[in-house]
Amino acid sequence: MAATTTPLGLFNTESLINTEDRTIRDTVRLFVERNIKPQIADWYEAGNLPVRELAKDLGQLGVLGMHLEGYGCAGTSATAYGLACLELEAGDSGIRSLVSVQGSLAMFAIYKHGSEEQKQEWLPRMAAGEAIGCFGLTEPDFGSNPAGMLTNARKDGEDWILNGTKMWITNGTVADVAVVWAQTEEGIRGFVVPAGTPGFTAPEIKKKLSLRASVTSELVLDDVRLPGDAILPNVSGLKGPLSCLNEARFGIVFGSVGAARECLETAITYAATREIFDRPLSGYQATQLKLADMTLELGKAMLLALHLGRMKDAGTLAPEQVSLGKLNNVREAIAIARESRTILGAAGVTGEYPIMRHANNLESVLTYEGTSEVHQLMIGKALTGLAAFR
Ligand code: TGC
Ligand code: FAD
Repeated sequence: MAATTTPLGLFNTESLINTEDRTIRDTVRLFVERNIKPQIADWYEAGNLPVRELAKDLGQLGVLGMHLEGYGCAGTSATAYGLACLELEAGDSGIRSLVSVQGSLAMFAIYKHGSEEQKQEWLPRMAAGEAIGCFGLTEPDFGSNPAGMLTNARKDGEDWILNGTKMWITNGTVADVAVVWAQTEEGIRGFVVPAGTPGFTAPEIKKKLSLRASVTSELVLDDVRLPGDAILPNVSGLKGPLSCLNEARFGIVFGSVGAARECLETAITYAATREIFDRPLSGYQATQLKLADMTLELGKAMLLALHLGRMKDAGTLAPEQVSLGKLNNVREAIAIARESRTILGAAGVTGEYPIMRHANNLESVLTYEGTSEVHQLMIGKALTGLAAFR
């Protein structure tokens, strides 16, 4: 007898998605099927993503800064953006990262906090994928605690001089523009740093065993001289970069569901054809218990993502609610990836199947955009009124 439903089909989450968002989602899914899935295992194994070509394709698809208005951006709903992230991450977390960093971090920082001139200069080209952006917040000694950053900017006449080092910066090496956060006399400020500015270099970090289909870099700023108007004029303090993180974290709430869906569906398909002790692996109770438990967590994660999406569209989503989604959905996605892997036995550890790649990627996703512990503490702060970070 054939299967009658899929894991998310069982929850009928489709009925919660409107026609417009569904159309966008289906377009992204088709793109991933055609442009990502056939090549991703090779890109991952080689540790070499063709970012520039992909950025143009993603720009044509319309997903770069898709939830922003104007400047060549599509102005879709937040839920549609989330669903696009879900489909992209079903391909690979590195592809979703590319889109997150471009749209939710680099573009959003300029869109929300930049001058009209900065927006006109960068956003249309970034939306088209002709210019690539990166977002430099983390430093070698300040990841979870960006308030301690050492990178600094001082005034020299009308100009700014930047010094410091940023670490683990997605797309740094290939970026045309870096949004860099630095200490100034008046607190943390953002700066728009075009690649090629003397004193700015971005060496790639190699030997990653996770997110191999993504460029990760150091940013080195050695007396980088910028004109006075390179500063993001409309925000000062840590809330500047943290406001951008809310956007990217929201994308991960959905994206992680995509990675988990891909793992679980792969396990179901494999179990149906793998004969063990003379009958299909999917017919054993031990397998079905695993599949049922994973389906429950996948469905709950999707329902949470859609709920948060609706709240974001209504303008009521608070940062600690994004933490609920990021914490739960990435944690459950990793658990689903690991459990799905067991169903494939030895085959599960090869690149022939996507599961181990997703599991490895999700280790980075668990850590970046706020570690699980940071999100637990943000939820703890909301529940108690007490900040336990320091
Ligand atoms: P705290 O004193 O709590 O806050 C400082 C100011 O910021 C405001 N604020 C926020 N504003 C907007 N959104 C949020 N989520 C905000 N959280 C706090 C806050 O109201 C305050 O404003 P004001 O006006 O009073 O000055 O700051 P804290 O130093 O105690 O730190 C809090 C903590 C630990 C939660 C924060 O530092 C944090 O989130 N740490 C994690 C860092 C992180 O997530 N880094 C990610 C780097 S980017 C990245 O990983 C990209 S990965 C690539 C990809 O996405 O694919
Ligand atoms: P640490 O902050 O040193 O944390 C180490 C451990 O301590 C963690 O388990 C953490 O949860 C725990 N911990 C921290 N604080 C507390 C506390 N108060 N109580 C209890 N436990 C605590 N950053 C960018 O700015 N831009 C990017 O584009 C970017 N891309 C990335 C891409 C990849 C592939 C990776 C892996 C990271 C990227 N990051 C980026 C950096 C990422 O945001 C940081 O790695 C993350 O914020 C954690 O910082 P850390 O690695 O320094 O860990």
